[in-house]
Amino acid sequence: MKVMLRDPPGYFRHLHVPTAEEIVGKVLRRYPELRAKSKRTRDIINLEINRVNLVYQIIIDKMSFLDKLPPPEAIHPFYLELASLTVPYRKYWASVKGLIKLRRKMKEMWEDYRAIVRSAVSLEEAARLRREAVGRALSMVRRSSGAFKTIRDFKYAIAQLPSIDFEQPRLVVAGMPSSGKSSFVKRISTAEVEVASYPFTTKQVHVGHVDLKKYKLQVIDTPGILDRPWEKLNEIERKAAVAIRYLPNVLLFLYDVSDESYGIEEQNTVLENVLKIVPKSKVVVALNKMDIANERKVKLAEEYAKELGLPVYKVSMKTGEGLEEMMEFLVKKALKDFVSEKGV
Ligand SMILES: Nc1nc2c(ncn2[C@@H]2O[C@H](COP(=O)(O)OP(=O)(O)OP(=O)(O)O)[C@@H](O)[C@H]2O)c(=O)[nH]1
Ligand SMILES: [Mg+2]
Repeated sequence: MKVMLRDPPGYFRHLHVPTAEEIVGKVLRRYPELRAKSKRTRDIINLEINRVNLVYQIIIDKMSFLDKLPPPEAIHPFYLELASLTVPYRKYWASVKGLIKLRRKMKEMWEDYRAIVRSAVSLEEAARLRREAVGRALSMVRRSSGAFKTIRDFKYAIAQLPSIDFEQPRLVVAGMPSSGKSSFVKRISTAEVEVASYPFTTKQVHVGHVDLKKYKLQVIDTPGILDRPWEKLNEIERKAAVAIRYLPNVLLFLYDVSDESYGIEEQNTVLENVLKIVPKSKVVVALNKMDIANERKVKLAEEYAKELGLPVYKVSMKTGEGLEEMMEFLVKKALKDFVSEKGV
C-alpha cells in the first residue's frame, strides 16, 4: 500500500526550500573566512582543498531538503490538483528529479576536484583548479534556479491549502455565486468565512468544523461556479470543482430562489454539472433565501430536483428556517457514506 502524507499543508509549511541565490550567497559569505595555517606550500594546498570542501559541503547540505520531498503519489489528489492550478505537479516532480541528479553530479565533481587539487604541481595550479571547482559548482546552482523556484512555488501552493482530515466525514457546499454557501458554513460551523452580496466573494476552499458525538464533521465552503462546462471554468471556480470532485461524503447544492438570483435554468445546469462528478446518492438540494423567495422559482427548482430524485429542503440562511431539520439529515447521510467508505 502506498503511504499517503497525512497533512500535506502542515508538512510543506514546515519544510524549508532555499532559493539558488540563498545557496550562492551562503557560499560567498563563508568561503573567504577560511585561512591557511601558515605560508608553507602544504598548508596553502590544504587551504585550497578546504575551500573546495566547504563550498561543496554547503551546497550539498542546502540540498538536503530534496530527501524530504514527497512524490506526487504520496499527496492526496485534492491537494495535488489544487496546487497544480499554480504549479503543475509534474513540473514539481521533474524539478525534484533534476536537482537530485545535479546533486549526484556535484558529489562526483567534489571527489574529482579534491583529488586533483591535492596532486597539483604548483600553488598556482592548485588555486586555478580551486577557482574552477567553485566556479563550476556555483554556476550549476545558478543555472538551476528555476528548479528551486518551481519547488518553492509548489511548496507554498500546498502549504496555503486548508488541511482536510480524510479520517473524518466531510460535507461540501456548492452552488452558484451568492447562493448562500458561506452564510451556511458560517452559521453552522466554526469557519470564519466572508459573506457579501457580490458574486465570487469566496475565492478559496475553506473548512469549518462541527462537533458530532463520535466524529468531527468538516464543512467545506467552495467558490461559486457558473453554468458552463468544467473545462471552461476560471481558476477560482476550478478550486470548487476540485473540492466537489474529491471531498464529499455528502454534497449540499444550494439554489438561490430569491428575485435577485440567477435564473433557475442556469442553476439547474450547474447542478447537472455537479452530478457529472459526484454520485447522485451523495447530493442534497436546498432552496435558499426562503425569507425572500420568489414562488415561481421555488416551484421550478423544486420540480427539477425532485425529477432528478434528489432530497430537497427549503431553508433560509438568514432566519435559520428549515436549517435544523436539514442539518440532521445531512449529518446522518455524511456519516453513513463515511462509514461505508472506511469499510468499518
Ligand atoms: N435574505 C437572505 N439573504 C441571504 C440568505 N442567505 C444568504 N444571503 C445573502 O446573500 C448574499 C450572498 O451570501 P454568501 O453566503 O456570501 O453567498 P456565497 O454562495 O458564499 O457566494 P460566493 O462566495 O460569492 O459564491 C449575502 O449578502 C447574504 O447575506 C438568506 O437565506 N436570505
Ligand atoms: Mg462564499
